[in-house]
Amino acid sequence: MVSIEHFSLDKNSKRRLDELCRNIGLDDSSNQSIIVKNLSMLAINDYIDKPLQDLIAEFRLGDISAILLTNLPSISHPIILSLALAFLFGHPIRYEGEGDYVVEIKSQEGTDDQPSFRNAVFFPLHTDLTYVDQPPHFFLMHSVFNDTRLGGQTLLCDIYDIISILSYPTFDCLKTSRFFFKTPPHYSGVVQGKHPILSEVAPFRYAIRFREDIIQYSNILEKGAIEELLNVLHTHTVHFELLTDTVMVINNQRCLHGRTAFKNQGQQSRHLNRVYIQ
Ligand SMILES: O=C(O)CCC(=O)C(=O)O
Ligand SMILES: [Fe+2]
Repeated sequence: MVSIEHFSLDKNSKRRLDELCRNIGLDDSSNQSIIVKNLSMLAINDYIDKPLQDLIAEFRLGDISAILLTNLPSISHPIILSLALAFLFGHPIRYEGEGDYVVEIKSQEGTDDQPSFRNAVFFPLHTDLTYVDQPPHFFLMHSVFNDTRLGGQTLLCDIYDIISILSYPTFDCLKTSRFFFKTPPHYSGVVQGKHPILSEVAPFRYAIRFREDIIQYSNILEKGAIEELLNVLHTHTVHFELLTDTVMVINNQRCLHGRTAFKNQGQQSRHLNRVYIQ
């Protein structure tokens, strides 16, 4: 099973984080690099209590698929809170050609229907930034507004649950073949090389890189291996509701994520902030 650790902020940490965001002296329209610089000068870990600090340390070691933090302050500057939360887990990073530190996951008019953070279609299980040389280890999705009655459920699947189920030829192919991931339309950075789906990052420890809608294979063996992987992923997917004012931080090396399609509803539409973390 996916190991999601749930942690509810205590009253004191909630109040301190709220104050921190208000005192930063900037708002959501400020240059994000300045917000990051100001936040980086604070010892943000001192704002939360020890049990959460310990849980985050364990998560960074790679032992947990995802952490769900609830009881967040509901503030008027969600970008600042998203970045402050990223600093609790590491350091926010920006990828050239992908967008700013905080990317708003929000459906916009007129985008095509390839799965994207800019539309509302079903986004199958994937890891983020498969098309760059070094995808982020972690990322967060801060739910600013999400009425899950309209769809948009989060899907999760941990590779530690599925590696032992794969047939040996498939496992071997995913480890040894190199695949090209076509860049999505929004990406304006450089196009990088081919990569295996599974990489051994330490003895018996694998990182996954996978996104069904942009992967390219070159032979029938690779096609079969991807099909078997997809079948196994589908039978081990967990559905989850990322409610407003919660944040999920995901290990992008071991836990795939996706979302179901959703309906937009005028001004009050689904809005998540995403931050990559190293
Ligand atoms: O909308 C979501 O919940 C996820 C979006 C996503 O996975 C992405 O933009 O990479
Ligand atoms: Fe994603």
